[in-house]
Amino acid sequence: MRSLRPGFTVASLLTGLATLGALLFTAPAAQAADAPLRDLADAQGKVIGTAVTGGKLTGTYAEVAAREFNWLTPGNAMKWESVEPSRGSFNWAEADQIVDFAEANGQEVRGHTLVWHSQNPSWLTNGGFTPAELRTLLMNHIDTEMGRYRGRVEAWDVVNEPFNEDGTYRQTIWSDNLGQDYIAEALTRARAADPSAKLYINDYNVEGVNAKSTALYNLVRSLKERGVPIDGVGLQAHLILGQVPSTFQQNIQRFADLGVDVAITELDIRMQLPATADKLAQQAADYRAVMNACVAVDGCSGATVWGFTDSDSWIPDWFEGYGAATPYDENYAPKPAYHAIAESLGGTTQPGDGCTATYSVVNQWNTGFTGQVRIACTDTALSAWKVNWTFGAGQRISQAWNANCTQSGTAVSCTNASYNGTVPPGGSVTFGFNGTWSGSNPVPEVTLG
Ligand code: G2I
Repeated sequence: MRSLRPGFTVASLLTGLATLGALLFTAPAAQAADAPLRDLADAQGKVIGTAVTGGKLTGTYAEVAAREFNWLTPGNAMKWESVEPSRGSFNWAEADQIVDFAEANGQEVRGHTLVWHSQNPSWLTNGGFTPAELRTLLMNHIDTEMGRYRGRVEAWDVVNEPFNEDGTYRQTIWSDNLGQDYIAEALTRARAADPSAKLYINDYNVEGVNAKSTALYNLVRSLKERGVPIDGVGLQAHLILGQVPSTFQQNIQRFADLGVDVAITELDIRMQLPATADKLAQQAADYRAVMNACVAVDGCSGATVWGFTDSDSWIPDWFEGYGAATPYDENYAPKPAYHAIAESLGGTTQPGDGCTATYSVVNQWNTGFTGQVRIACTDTALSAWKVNWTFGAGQRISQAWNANCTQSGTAVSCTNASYNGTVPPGGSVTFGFNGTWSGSNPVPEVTLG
């Protein structure tokens, strides 16, 4: 028999062609895309929110913000330096825009934030004001901002980040000049400024049971004992991959037992870049743990993510080398974290629903073959992928391209290369490999995760 090229015979070519038709195998059929997160949250009696940037509320950003979330927090627009950049001169444009957008889309607003040590205007911090003057300025600020949105902002982070890590009070312009009871004064004033708004104290690193969260707990308990208005605590939850505190739910529960609402207010989970399929899977597990802790406690009203897309996150600017902290990637593809949130809210999709993986043998000769896997998405998207299968007849992969493949015994696992993790709705990616076979080369069942 004439050889077409070394190791390649007409007979083997014919065998290959004959079997090709039967070689295609498709992973389980695509399921319908999940319900939006806000519908799932509604059904659980929980809220799901996102921080937003007013200037970005057009196009896909606006569509996703409106479709998926039932609460919005202005990421920066309601901070003192934003609304009163020079004394007595106000700029409400972005805050107004966000409140209007929320109302147009049936969303509630979380006001953020009235009393903080950061992002205050320099005229205030460098003004050389006496304590009495600062007290008046602060009370007027609360009156003015809450008054402007009276009845339109459901909840306010009245006091933000009052504690140090060890549970002592942070030294700020407010505690230094007004004393620690500035917190009670601000809450009392806030209740008068908008009696319909729920009033919160918000802080970070208070998710687990620790010195800082215990200080917050003791403060809330004493405020309640004194009859100072306090409706809830905000646990910001700026977390690091793989580091969800094991006492998260226990901590939520102890605040709930005080009779205040617990809101997760600024959830994000950062990772060292680049994001890989394994890191994104860990991140999904972390988001799931956070959401499950909230869903498990009646007194937890829900969670707000601090930006819903990696293109609108504070993390890369603040933590060098870190990012990918939100549930959507920079191109608005939902990440595994998105699906984890959906599932913890009672949704049913798995990462990759709406996407399928198809394995085929594109060429086969006496001892070798070339295989290919195509990953295609219909109405959803992937931001990273992993395809697994088991070779049933002793096949071995010798070389792969456009994916990172490992084989251990009969188990093969391939993850995206750095450049082809994203599969947009309606799009596909393909990777290939060469392998060896003997006896038979059946097509394995592949799973996409
Ligand atoms: O730092 C993360 C959050 C911690 N809890 C309170 C939140 O209010 C805080 O949000 C972040 C914003 O997401 C950032 O966007 O607060 C930062 C400032 O403390 C914000 O960063 C600032 C930058 O520092 C400014 O340079 C920039 O002009 O954002 C401003 C607006 O983009």
